[in-house]
Amino acid sequence: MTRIAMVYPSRVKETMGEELLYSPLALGYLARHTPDNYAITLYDEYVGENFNPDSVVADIVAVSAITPGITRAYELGDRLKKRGIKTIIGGAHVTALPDEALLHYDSVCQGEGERPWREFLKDFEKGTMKKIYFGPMDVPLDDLGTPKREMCHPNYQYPSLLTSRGCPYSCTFCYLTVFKQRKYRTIPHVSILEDMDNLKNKDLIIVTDENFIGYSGSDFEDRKILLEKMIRKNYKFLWGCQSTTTLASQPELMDLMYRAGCRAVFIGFESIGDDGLKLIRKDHNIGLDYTQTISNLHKHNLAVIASTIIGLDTHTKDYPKKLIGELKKAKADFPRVFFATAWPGTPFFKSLEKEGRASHNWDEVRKDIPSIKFKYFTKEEAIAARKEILDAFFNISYMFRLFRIWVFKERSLFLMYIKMSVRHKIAEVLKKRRKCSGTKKK
Ligand code: B12
Ligand code: SF4
Repeated sequence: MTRIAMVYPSRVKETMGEELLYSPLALGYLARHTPDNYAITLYDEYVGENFNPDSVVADIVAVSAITPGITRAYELGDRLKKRGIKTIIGGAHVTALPDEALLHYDSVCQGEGERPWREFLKDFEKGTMKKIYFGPMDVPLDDLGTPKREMCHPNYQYPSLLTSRGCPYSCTFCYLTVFKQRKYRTIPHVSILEDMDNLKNKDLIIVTDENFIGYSGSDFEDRKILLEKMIRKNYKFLWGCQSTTTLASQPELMDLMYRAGCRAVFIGFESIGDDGLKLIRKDHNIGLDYTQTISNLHKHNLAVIASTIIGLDTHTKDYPKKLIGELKKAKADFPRVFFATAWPGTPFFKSLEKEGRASHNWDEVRKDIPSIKFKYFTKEEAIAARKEILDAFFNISYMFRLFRIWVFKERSLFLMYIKMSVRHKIAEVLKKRRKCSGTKKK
């Protein structure tokens, strides 16, 4: 039987600075598309497992990496090459920079992975592997199936789940813009519900679609039908998802989402003021009244995780105060603040690169660390500004306000939060007891 080691490389055990850790799905989908005559072992360094390239027993090593994990991935690739083990790597970073990746790996997958992966395995059997495999991001997802759940390491606190892929927009900073043919496509309901059935005993699920509701009237209709099916299934888990501000103008969708168990929506507001939004081509937020947007979501008891960027070229020194004022006025439940980050291959990266302001130190390109040269802030000032914004929210009086709203206004995020905390405490205890050294999957 051919042995495959699948690896998520990371230098650090990741907590994202908070106690919310949800599973990646790339290798789960690849495992679903792997014939039965292969034995897969998963090594997930995000949750603290160590993959040892010098001693691993494998015929193929398949690596899924994001930008801040890429130098670790390259280190693994170099050591595996010395041992003559066949290697392949995929993900957004290598989709943008295949030539860089080919210095360390035998093959690179650009784009969506399932079809190229099947092709790679066939070529491996014939001994005719190519350097580049390409999966366009516009093929229907009818034969996608469900991710193999055993490929999500048990140390994750929450499972992720996908109901769609792609986004037709072109925000200049977004990692997704490196996938040229990106198109929004929904996963067949039967697969989504099968996946949800597998997770029905969980307390909380994170739906990691780029935008759960989609982009057109027909997408909204598809989502409504899906949500009605979920309501009929009466799942006990609560869930959160990502969406665009457009959701706030869709009362029927918001109502169905709440009834289907959604309690929190992560929304990219990104910047206050149209000049910043125009700069990053976040066109669908231009001219929007964020207070009204969040109020509409609150009317449907959906809590709002408001994601924002700091450090765009329109963000002058007074921007942090402006942002705090706007987010407070809008009553965002959880503000998130990330540094403007240039992912390789994006229009944002290309424009900063020309000005010598982008970073090539991939370990630091990770949005919670300043990595680009800002126009109006030094790195230290940017760190202080972010702290000032977060401190304005995460303090006793703000927490008390949230507590009051959740308890008395029934935005039952409170319940979700309690569940998350209890579960996390238990998981921590179990984690300490568990020793990780690669998990056999078949
Ligand atoms: C789950 C998740 C995590 C998980 C797991 C990370 C991971 N590898 O996905 C955790 C919680 C650990 C995490 C942490 C972080 N994350 Co994160 N995360 C996600 C999230 C929400 C979903 C990823 C996912 O499962 N996608 C679904 C799968 C099916 O898609 P996919 O990964 O692209 O894989 C497909 C193809 O790329 C390809 N493919 C991928 N790998 C391979 C391998 C092979 C061999 C082949 C053939 C094909 C292939 O085929 C797959 C199927 O079609 C994404 C955003 C998103 N919506 O995708 C961000 C995202 C991946 N995270 C990101 C970032 C920045 C981070 C953090 C740095 C955040 C922070 N500041 O703390 C940390 C870094 C962690 C670390 N130690 O390095 C960025 C990465 C940007 C980039 N250019 O690399 C993203 C894109 C979000 C964003 N827009 O900023 N994250
Ligand atoms: S709407 Fe979101 S997923 Fe789509 S391009 Fe913009 S940032 Fe990326």
